[in-house]
Amino acid sequence: MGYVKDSFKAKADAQSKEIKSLLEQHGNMKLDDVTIAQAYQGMRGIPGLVTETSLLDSNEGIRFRGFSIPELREKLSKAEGGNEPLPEGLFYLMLIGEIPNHENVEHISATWARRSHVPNHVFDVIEALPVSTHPMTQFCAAILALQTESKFAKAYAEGISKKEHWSYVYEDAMTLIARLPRVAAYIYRRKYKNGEHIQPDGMLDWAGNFAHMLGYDNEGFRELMRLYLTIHADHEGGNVSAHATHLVGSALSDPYLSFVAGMTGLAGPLHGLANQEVMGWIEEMNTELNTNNPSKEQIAEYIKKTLTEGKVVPGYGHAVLRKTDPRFLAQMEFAKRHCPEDPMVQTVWNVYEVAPPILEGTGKIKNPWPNVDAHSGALLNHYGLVEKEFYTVLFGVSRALGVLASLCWDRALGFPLERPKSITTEWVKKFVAKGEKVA
Ligand code: CMX
Repeated sequence: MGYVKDSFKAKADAQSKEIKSLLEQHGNMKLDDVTIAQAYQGMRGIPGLVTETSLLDSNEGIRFRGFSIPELREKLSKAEGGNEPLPEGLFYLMLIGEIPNHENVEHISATWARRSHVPNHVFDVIEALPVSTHPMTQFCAAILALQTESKFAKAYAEGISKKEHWSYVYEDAMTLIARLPRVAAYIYRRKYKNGEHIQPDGMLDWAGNFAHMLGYDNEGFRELMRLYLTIHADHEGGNVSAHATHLVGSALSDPYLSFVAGMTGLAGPLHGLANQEVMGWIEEMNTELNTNNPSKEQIAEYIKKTLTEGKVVPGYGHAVLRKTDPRFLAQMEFAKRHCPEDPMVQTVWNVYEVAPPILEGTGKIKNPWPNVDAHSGALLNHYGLVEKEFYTVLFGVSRALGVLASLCWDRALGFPLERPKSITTEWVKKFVAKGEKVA
């Protein structure tokens, strides 16, 4: 076993003991009551899921193992001469629970580089799809094709003890993360760059090599990728991509099958596809107004028009957050440093000034502030990655870090099959008629 795997096992064993004793002593303690509204309205706020890698506070934003995004940008290892954290370090933190030293980060980087070779049949599967296929569909198909490599599925079929599940899930998680950038870059170059592919550069870090294979070999874009792949990695356990991965994994589907479930969820416009939607929304506004620099008054009118048409303003609102997303602020800070004059970036900032009071004025939108997706497209666009349909794939590559680290924890802690109770409206009506407790 590699030493990171050893450290993970030691941490997980200790945590397992702690959870066992917690359950013995306090297992019957109530966390919350569930209302009928919560059952009908997306289970908001019901604490029914344990995810060790990160925790979301509605006002403060995400903390990864207790560390906020500004703290991570300061504390995690950087590439030589760089300012942004290496995602390898965040993965180590989520997995082990401690800020890694430089050697730990190098170890993860080297492990992923070593495992990054993608079997040919995966490219054949991608090639079998029409080029016009949405990049997220190509990405999901490729992940399923990678599943032939699952060590967990093979070991399970051969009959392993439950105690060993975590070890094979860990191996699959590391291999899958290692291969995703190559797969994603292949899809990008196939669809948008005439199939002119770029071989990996084993000397670069995971994000730097991804930038290189996409065809953006400048330090600014590499730095953006390091930041991007760090801040999109995890957002506690209840969001669609994390929850879907966890849920499918609870049936002991292997990490490839579990992760693809998360990715099909990420491809929805209310979740990860919102980054594509944001850029589409701004582009349509600019076309309609015949400008690339709309005034705040014009933006305000366009937001009102969007709402009147019964559509959402993409990039705004959140199921849990009630303040500006710190992931938005981190990107805004990056843009202030690297490209403050970019017209698309300026439009994003103008929308940020104008949208919240209008959204708040509707009286129904609980969070009028921007989320992570409101800013990311403008930055990618600045560096020339203008193909917005590809943006959610970038989100997906990053999200692998959080949901697969969590899947390792799920199996190491022996979490059982997830199976919440569902009810029917008939059942609810009878329940209410009986006059039982209703909030
Ligand atoms: N524009 C217009 N209406 C919005 C809105 C927005 N940005 N955000 C919420 N609303 C509406 C909801 O559609 C809902 O309307 P109805 O009552 O008519 O159904 C009402 O306001 C209340 O919704 P909410 O409780 O504030 O928000 P939810 O928890 O139901 O939904 C989210 C959260 C993110 C789906 C929603 O804010 C939204 O659709 N935002 C735009 C899409 C987006 O940016 N998604 C990305 C989220 C981050 C990510 O996962 O990547």
